Parts: sequence; C-alpha cells; structure tokens
Amino acid sequence: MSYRLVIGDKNISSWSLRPWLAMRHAGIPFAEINIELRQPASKANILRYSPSGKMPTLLAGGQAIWDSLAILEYLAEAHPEARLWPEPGEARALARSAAAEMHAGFAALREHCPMDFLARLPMATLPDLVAADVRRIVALWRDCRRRHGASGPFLFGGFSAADAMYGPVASRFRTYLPDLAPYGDDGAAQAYVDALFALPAMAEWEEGVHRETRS
Ligand SMILES: N[C@@H](CCC(=O)N[C@@H](CS)C(=O)NCC(=O)O)C(=O)O
Repeated sequence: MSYRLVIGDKNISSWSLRPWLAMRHAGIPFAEINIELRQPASKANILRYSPSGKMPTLLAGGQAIWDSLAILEYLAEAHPEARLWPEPGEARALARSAAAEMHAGFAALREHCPMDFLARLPMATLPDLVAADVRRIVALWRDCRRRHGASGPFLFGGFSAADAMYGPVASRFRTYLPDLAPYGDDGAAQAYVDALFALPAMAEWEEGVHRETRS
C-alpha cells in the first residue's frame, strides 16, 4: 500500500503530529502533502484531499481516511507488526480510553495553550479549567505508567497510539509548563515528556518545523 499523509504546518498542527509520529516511529513509509493553514486557499486545498475539510488525512491507495484517531486505528489494523495498541486486553482498553479522552477532551488546554512547537512561553498561573485539564493528564499518565509502563518509557511501556495522541500535549507542556510539579507530578509526567522528545521521530518533526519556519 502506498501512503500519502496530508498535514498542516508543523509548528501548529497538533492533530497532524499524531499520525505522523506514529508512522515515522513505526517505520511505515509515506509521502507528505503539506498544506499551509490560515491562508485564503487553505480550505480549498484541504478539500482536494479530505471530505471533512480537515487534516490530517491519510490517502491509502485510492482511499481517504480522515481524523487522527481513525487514521491510527486504520494503521493499527493494517500494520499489526507496528503494535500500535498494547497487547494485553486490559492495557489495550485503557490505551483506547486514554486516546479517546484526549481526542474528545481537554478543550481548555487546547484553547489556552495552542501547540506552538518552537515557542517557550512559560505560564506562571493557569486559568482554573486549564489547570484541571493539566492535573487530569498528569494523573492519567501516572496511572498508565504505573499499571502498564514497566517495559519501557511510554504510557504502556513500548510506544503506542496513545503516545501518538499525547505527543502534541508534550509539546504544549514544553512550551507553557516546564514544571509540572504544581499539577501533581511526582516526576513521572516530566520523564514521560522527556521520553517523547527523545524519540528520533520527534526530533525529525522539530527539524521540519525549523525548515518550514525558515522558508
Ligand atoms: N478531529 C480532527 C480535527 C482535525 C483538525 O481540526 N485539523 C485542523 C488542523 S490542525 C484543520 O484541518 N484545520 C483547517 C480548517 O479547519 O480549515 C482530527 O483529529 O483529525
């Protein structure tokens, strides 16, 4: 199967980072189609590939698969060797819950702390709703790590689709919240953020941001 992944600007397109990270980390080959966001022609350009008018969209042969979580599910099914969901059923159910919670939630964090990959804008205080989101994410990460993370540095040990879903959150934390201790972190959440940024695929995304912002 030949894949093309339609994505937005790497500095700000948090949804795009999710499947991109999973595919790069898993070594699933794909070509990128880059569409600049916030331009007069952006919507028309996206609609050439994606019926929803949103990115990311995976073009798998002749078929378009849109929405980051649907793309991850498609890839997990098409590439079982990539182990995008953890094996034991209980861990897999928790990984899916964590991914879905991210997909459907944390609206306050998204609104007040938009992904801005290269920026460093530490926030000393957060609006209550954002602080509640951060506390919940820190607690969720700790729970996943404690219950299922023994075999590696990620939420379920080895890298999974849940980590792809939270990659953009790691970027938001690096930008706005370099210290997670006030939100209940005992060190596990920060270590997890560091593990995500130690991935060669994250470094490659960052290089891509530099290239795009220079051009
Ligand atoms: N739920 C979707 C959201 C996708 C989304 O909002 N994508 C943004 C880019 S980060 C987009 O395409 N915006 C362009 C527009 O709305 O015109 C997903 O997970 O893929």
